[in-house]
Formats: sequence, structure tokens, C-alpha cells
Amino acid sequence: MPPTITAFERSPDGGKGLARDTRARWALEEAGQPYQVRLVSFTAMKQPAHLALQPFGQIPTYQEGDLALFETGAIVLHIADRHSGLLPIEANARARAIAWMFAALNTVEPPILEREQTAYVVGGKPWLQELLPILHDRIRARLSQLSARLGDADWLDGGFSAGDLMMVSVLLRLQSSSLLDDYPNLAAYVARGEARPAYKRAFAAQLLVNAG
Ligand code: GTB
Repeated sequence: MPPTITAFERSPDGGKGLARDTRARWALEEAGQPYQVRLVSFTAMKQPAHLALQPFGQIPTYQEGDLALFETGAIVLHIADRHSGLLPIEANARARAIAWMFAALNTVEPPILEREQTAYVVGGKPWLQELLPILHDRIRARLSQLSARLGDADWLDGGFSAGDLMMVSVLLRLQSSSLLDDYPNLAAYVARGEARPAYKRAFAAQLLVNAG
């Protein structure tokens, strides 16, 4: 039986691919693995059956035989660990690729989420206009550092890895802003990720659910 992931019955992004099931779909596509998707409503996500799989009532989850996983990072790492194509074989290179996954989730994504969530939660308050430039600067600080490290390389550490999958997925959250404009190498990096056939398949699959 192929693994089953969960995704929004209807993503609030209307098919932009920003919900995290796209990351799991992309990893499965890179690994050439078939998968099934179980769509869940916001209501169902908060019910005991889903909370047993995802204690925080979120998507995605991943079920394969008697293994049930939550947290996109853990899901992508599991897929990358079990199948070829997403992590180097050589032990040190593999450890470095995993470090980039953590860097994407723990170092680069937090200020991006902070900006999104602040705008969402306190939208309309007059002081938001004073806060936003501060939040943007925090994002730019990380983008500058990432841009310096990437330089003119195609990927963060040798060939494409799960570290790049996660970093590109995180940076995609900035596409609706102009924050990537000052970093042409990062914009090109994101475009390289989006151009991968596996990403295109993952994006198209989520679009099929969410468009219209
Ligand atoms: N740390 C967890 C993981 O990485 O798996 C976070 C999972 C998570 O945030 N899931 C979100 C969710 O289920 C969907 S992806 N939210 C419902 C809830 O918490 O009640 C985050 C997301 C949602 C919507 C958009 N969007 O509309 O643009 C983008 C990203």
C-alpha cells in the first residue's frame, strides 16, 4: 500500500501550493513514490481521529503501514531516508543536507512566519505599519546570509537535496512580497526548485484539489 498523506479539503491559499502538504508531495515525487491523499476539513482536523495522528490538529500527516508521522520536516526526512534521490549517500554530505532542512525550518522560516502571522492577527491596527519594517528587516537579515552562502551555486551543498526542497518551500512563502527582489540568486534558486518536474507534479496535484 502506498503511503497516505493528509491535506486541506480546501486550502485557504486557493491552490498556490503554500500549505505544507505540497512539501510532502514534492518529496514523494522526487523519490518517485506513489502516494494517496486524504482530504480533511478544518472541523475534522480538530476531531479525536485526526488529533490521534497530529496532536496539534494540523495537516499534513503521513501514514504508511503501522507508521503514523506528523511534522513536515519529519515526514520529508523519513521519505528522504527511505528512498534515493533526496539525500547524499556519503555520511557527512547527508548530515549537511539534513542540517539545511533544519536551517530552513528553524532559522529561515520563523521570521517569515512571524511576519505572516503578525499581519494576520493584528491586521488593521495602526501600529502594524511601524512593526512591519522591523519584521521585514529580520527576514532580510536571514536572506542576506543565505544569499551569501548560496553565492552562484545551483543548490546549497552540491546536488539538489531535501535541504533544498525545504529551503525553496520556505522561500516560496515570500513570493507574494517583494522581499526576494533584492536577492537575485535566491530568486533564481527558488525558480530552479519550481522548475523541477517533481515540484511541478506536486504543485499540479494540490492545484487540482484547490483551484476553482
Ligand atoms: N509544524 C507543522 C508542520 O510542519 O507540519 C505545521 C503544520 C501547519 O502549519 N499546518 C497548517 C494547518 O494545518 C497548514 S500548512 N493549519 C490549520 C490549523 O493549524 O488549524 C500552513 C499554511 C496554511 C495556509 C497557507 N495559506 O493559505 O497560504 C499557507 C500555509
